[in-house]
Amino acid sequence: MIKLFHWEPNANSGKPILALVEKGVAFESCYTDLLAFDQHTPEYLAMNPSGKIPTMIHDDLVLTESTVIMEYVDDAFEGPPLRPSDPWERWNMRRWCKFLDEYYGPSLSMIGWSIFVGPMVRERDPEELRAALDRIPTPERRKAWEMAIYNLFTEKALAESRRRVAYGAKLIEDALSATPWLAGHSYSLADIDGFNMCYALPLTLPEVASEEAMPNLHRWLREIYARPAVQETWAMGRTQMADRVAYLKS
Ligand SMILES: N[C@@H](CCC(=O)N[C@@H](CS)C(=O)NCC(=O)O)C(=O)O
Repeated sequence: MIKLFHWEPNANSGKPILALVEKGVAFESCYTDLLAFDQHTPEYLAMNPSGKIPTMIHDDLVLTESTVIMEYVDDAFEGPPLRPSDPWERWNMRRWCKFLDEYYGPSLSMIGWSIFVGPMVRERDPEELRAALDRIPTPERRKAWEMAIYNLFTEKALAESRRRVAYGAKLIEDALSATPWLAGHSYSLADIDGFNMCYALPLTLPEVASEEAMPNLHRWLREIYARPAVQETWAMGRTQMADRVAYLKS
């Protein structure tokens, strides 16, 4: 029995969904609405005390951390391998995932929370929001939500995040000018991670990631978007975020 607790099929939630679908593994989808604070309910926190999404249940095992869940999925189930067999390419795959998760992702997340998440929840009843904030299990996440809800991101911090994301996008563009996929010659977890982190980049930072400036990035995003597993995964979206991939259809 596999259950995946996830939000929209993007960013960290999109990664394990896509790995499961690529491998043809059946799972029960448990939509966990980040904007309704479903990740802070006592039931969810009993499974994942960090209050972060996603969480995967496999029989009696509880798995957290999206990239490491993808590695588990690749190890535990039949289906096409999602990691290169060549040792250098496998190292390169891990290096990309580490970069995306530890450097690029947090900066992209700050931009996303200031542009999308904050405005989407800010209009709610202030008392309801205060109660939701009080239920957040860790000081770090409570601070992140306060920054988004009360619009406390400074222009300096946002500029630094934009600089980091632009730098990461350029590294991806350069890597994809040499090989078809991020880790080398086969589609891997690095591409799944990268797609989930970068699909909206041409919309979020159009001046940095235009098709003219980054043709390889665009070619790569379109090829990944066209995969049947990605189509199936994105059909699980419930919010207008699903519309954000429309430009990849052209
Ligand atoms: N390192 C974790 C990060 C998970 C994470 O930050 N998830 C975000 C959504 S993309 C989340 O659950 N945020 C909810 C919250 O902070 O309340 C992973 O890769 O699974």
